[in-house]
Amino acid sequence: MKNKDVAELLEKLSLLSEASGEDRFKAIAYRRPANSIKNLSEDIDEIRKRGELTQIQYVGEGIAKKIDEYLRTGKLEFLDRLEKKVPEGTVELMEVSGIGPRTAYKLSKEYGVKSIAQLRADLGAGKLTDALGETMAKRLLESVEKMKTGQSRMLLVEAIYLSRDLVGYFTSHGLKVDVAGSLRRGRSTIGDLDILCTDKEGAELLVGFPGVDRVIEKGPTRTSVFLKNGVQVDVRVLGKEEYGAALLYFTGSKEHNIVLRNLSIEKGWKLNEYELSDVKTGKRIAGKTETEIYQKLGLAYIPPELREDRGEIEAAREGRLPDLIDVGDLRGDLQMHSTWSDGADELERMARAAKERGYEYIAITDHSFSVGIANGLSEERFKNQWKAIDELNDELKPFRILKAVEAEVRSDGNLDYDRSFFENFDFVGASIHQAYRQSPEKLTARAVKALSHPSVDVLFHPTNRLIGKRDGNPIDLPKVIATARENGKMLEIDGSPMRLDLDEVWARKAMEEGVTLLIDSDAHSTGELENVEYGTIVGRRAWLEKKDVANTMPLRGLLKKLS
Ligand code: DGT
Ligand code: CA
Ligand code: CA
Ligand code: ZN
Repeated sequence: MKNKDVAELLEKLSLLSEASGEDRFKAIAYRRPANSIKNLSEDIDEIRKRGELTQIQYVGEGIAKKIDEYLRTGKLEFLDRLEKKVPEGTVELMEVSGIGPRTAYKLSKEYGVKSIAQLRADLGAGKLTDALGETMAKRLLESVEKMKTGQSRMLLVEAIYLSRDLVGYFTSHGLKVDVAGSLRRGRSTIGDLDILCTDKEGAELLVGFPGVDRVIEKGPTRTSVFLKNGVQVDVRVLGKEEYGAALLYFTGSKEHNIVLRNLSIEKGWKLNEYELSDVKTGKRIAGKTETEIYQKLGLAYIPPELREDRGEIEAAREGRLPDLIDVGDLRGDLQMHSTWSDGADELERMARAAKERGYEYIAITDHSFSVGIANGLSEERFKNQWKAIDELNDELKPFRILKAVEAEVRSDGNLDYDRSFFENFDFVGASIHQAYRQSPEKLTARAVKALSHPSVDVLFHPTNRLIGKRDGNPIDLPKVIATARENGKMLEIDGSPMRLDLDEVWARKAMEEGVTLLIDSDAHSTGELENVEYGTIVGRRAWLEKKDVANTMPLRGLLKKLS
């Protein structure tokens, strides 16, 4: 399928037209179809052959022509021309958070910076301080450093997709394997993949995986490779009797393992990746399953998501481990977008896809007016949207679309509409996107003000972090949590893979303080509705149970809570 290539081509056109000084709407005009193409389930070349390119969301005649040329010839003359207009390095530099088209243009044209690597070196050597000013230079150095660490760890979603490919590969050769490590624990970023199996062929088979770039080491019980995308994969082969001990060891975390090992020592035992055994007699006590090892240590089975030495051992000993939430517990999804603002799919398609997932309800939370780049809605446009929602609700009964909004919290803490207008919504989420470089005091005051607004139900993605790109806003989260509790408002775990915000640590604090959470997809297309799966993993790592999450409630209960 060429879908990904075509989407990347359009994204490149978008960046280039921005950098070459074309107007911003041109850039959006390329980015939107790029999104819809990424989410197509059919091969775009098949669509082209039928002459139906313009039926793809946001693909007009002009773009269809370009896609056609690219698919037929593998090239696009227009792209070559556009590339000549901007100096080398401009597009790459725009990947750095904090560098817009103008800065990128200036850096490459006037200061000869041709790559992110060169930018990092020049900034580190203090060469660009005159050009950018001290504050900007410092900020950019931070961004660039962050990209470095961001690149060495995958997002959870990338690791999940990659591991599906790997597991599928082994399965197709008749081998059963397990994925251990941080992926089994569900961390939000993943360093490398750790795979275990009991079949001797496992170590050899990894070398033949189509994605392998280079073999790091190869032996009968352990093979490590680098894939072409730079990710390391380890496969370990183990005996059936030691499999549980190995799974426990290689799932980690290291911190959890250390506590278990110390517990064993206290009993005169030894725990390693092969077995739990008696130090004096050398006799094996357990090793075949994880459950058996936990049991011998006087502990209930601890789900992998909790294995971080954050109190799970004590809880397991005292029989008070939480009954963790499961993605199947969710009965609806309360943050998603449609083409009314910056989504790639129409309201109706979002609703039908959500119903298909088995939901009882969704909230369509298109952006409010002041988010211009995201095509935020005026009061007039909302009124039209509500008509469309009423009609659909009639048709899709008992499924229910809640009238909702992602209301921007402006730099002064005010929202976009009057209170009387807000009363028309079933559900209101507040978000801080704009002016996120304000002082911690100002940012906190904005969040507190939003959570004190009578119409607001929840603060969406409270820190606004983008994993690997941007740290969360430095807001005073204990104060935000306290305000939510006092005012009976909710906080969100946004399941979008780059957000996962609140993170597990703060979501757990919120829950412990008695704040109800939401787990939402923040989907901008039907394909992204699955983001709730990642949000739920964060919820499990936050020790959440079904009762802690409002969108596990049936519609009636939820509406009561919102009223
Ligand atoms: P990652 O790959 O950085 O996302 O994180 P993990 O947790 O997958 O770590 P990794 O791949 O280095 O090792 C896999 C597991 O093996 C780890 O979670 C616990 C175990 N492990 C590795 N090194 C040690 C160690 O030095 N001591 C103990 N007790 N366990 C270790
Ligand atoms: Ca790992
Ligand atoms: Ca590893
Ligand atoms: Zn948002």
